Amino acid sequence: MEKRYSAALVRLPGPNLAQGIGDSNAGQPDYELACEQHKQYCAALESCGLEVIKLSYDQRYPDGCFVEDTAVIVNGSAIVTNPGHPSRKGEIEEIAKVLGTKLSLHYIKAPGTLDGGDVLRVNNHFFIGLTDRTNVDGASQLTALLNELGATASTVDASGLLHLKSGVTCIDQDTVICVDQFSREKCFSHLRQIVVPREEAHAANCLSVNDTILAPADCPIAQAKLQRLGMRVVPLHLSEFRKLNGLFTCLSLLL
Ligand code: CIR
Repeated sequence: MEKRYSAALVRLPGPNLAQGIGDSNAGQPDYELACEQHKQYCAALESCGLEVIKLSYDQRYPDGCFVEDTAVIVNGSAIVTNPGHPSRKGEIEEIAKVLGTKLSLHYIKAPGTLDGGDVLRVNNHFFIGLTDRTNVDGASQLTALLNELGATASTVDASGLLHLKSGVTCIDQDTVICVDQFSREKCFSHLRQIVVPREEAHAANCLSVNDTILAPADCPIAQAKLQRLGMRVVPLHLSEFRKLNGLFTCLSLLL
């Protein structure tokens, strides 16, 4: 039986979104369009039956809308992260305040660093990506907390990617969608794999919520593969967030 979500926590993009961490070659995000895309994303979550809790932006944190990186939700608890990029560390304060009203809180502490984008849950097992954002200490602290909370965990080398979930996300209890690099990873070999073509690499980050998959509208091959397996797909455009390396999972925390 898969987990059903009842709410999503999101944070609105701020007018200084373009100051977020990104690759200048990708171009600057257009704020108005980003707001419209965020609105569509929230509407899609609502169409999946979720209550969407919207936090306002904080100008100090241009990457603040990427809430996924600030916490890992597990079995009635929230593990508040210590984000790996210095400019993002303060984002956790507001998130912890809100999550603390609903869940019991635990923290990843320095020198451990961890971004939620590196944490992939498949059933009761958590794969933790080791990247420039998540270090071995952060991964060990998370593993210990997850074990206390009744879950298991293991690490995966995801160097070369921003986050583990930039290259692999969970579709259902038996299935992941991933880039070729992860289709060859032994740790995912027991799962059904939807491998995305190189030109649609960003479709490896889809958001599975209840019985629906939110997926990039500009990835027809990945969409067709998902639909062929009988999945309900809601295509969305998130081009402006992608300019900052933000994809589908990163814009929400599912509760
Ligand atoms: C960053 O570099 O931290 C942001 N510009 C993008 C974070 C995306 N987060 C995610 O995929 N979990």
